[in-house]
Amino acid sequence: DKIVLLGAPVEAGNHQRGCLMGPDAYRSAGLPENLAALGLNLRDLGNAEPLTVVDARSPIGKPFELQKVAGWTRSLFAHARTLAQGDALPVYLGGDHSMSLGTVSGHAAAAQEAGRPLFVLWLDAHADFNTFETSETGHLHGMPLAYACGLPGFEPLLGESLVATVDPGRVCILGLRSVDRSEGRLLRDAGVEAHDMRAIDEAGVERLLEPFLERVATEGGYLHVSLDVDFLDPVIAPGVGTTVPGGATFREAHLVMEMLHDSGLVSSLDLAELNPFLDERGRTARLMSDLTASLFGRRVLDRPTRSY
Ligand code: DIR
Ligand code: MN
Ligand code: MN
Ligand code: MN
Repeated sequence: DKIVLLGAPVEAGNHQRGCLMGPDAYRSAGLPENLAALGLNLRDLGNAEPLTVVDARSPIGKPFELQKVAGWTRSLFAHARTLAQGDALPVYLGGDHSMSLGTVSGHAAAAQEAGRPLFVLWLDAHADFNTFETSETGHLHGMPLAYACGLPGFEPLLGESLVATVDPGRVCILGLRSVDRSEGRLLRDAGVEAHDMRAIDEAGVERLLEPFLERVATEGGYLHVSLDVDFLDPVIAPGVGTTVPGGATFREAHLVMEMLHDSGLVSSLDLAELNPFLDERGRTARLMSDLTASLFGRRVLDRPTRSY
């Protein structure tokens, strides 16, 4: 199995500095070695670079650092669209979650070209379903899922409309515990499958995730996974700008990754929001690297691969 790593050191999607160091923190934490140790054929493409954009303006809202984020979106959209056509599974090392404006839309375009549906699993304390109009902060890292699902007003990012959008009915969010009021309305109206932490408490990750994976398999879809550091409980993952108490435990997070591995369905992965500047001696970078290893097959005992 082949994997490509692409760094996406974008930090303009939020007001805190530090996500710029994310890709290198994963490299220092041993993520490439973790994956190589699993016998995977790994290539690190280094870091992507943003395009220069000076013409992005929005008549609505006050999107923070719109030119910079638009430059990243255009760059990562093109990279993702190309990488999706290759034979290696892309892992995008962020970067704040505005990285996914480009990665998810790029994979949506490629999926449409391949004639297969794209499913998206969003592991996050937040829904990232704001638009320029509803955002209370203006931060683009709070908007990538809304963008990928084709909500209006985002044309300044690519300078044109998206060629392909993600069907909100093919999105599953796990780990929610902070949703803005109007963002919540958008989420409901779009019909996104959204599970908060209470749902995880009550049902467990297995019962929530299994039916979604079942659908991906039945419809022959691609599966993009977007893992935000703040999906995890801040006690075990402090290296992120927007900590929210009550997140996924060590085992809940690993179980999600292990189920994803056994499904054999994942086609691309974002590691988003790691802020090494806020981390404690690299522990969050190491935890994210270990979770990535679980997604690619690290385990204690062998067990049969799940076939849907
Ligand atoms: C908030 C925070 N909903 C916003 N979003 C974050 O700025 O739109 N997403 N932190 O990861
Ligand atoms: Mn996020
Ligand atoms: Mn988040
Ligand atoms: Mn924010």
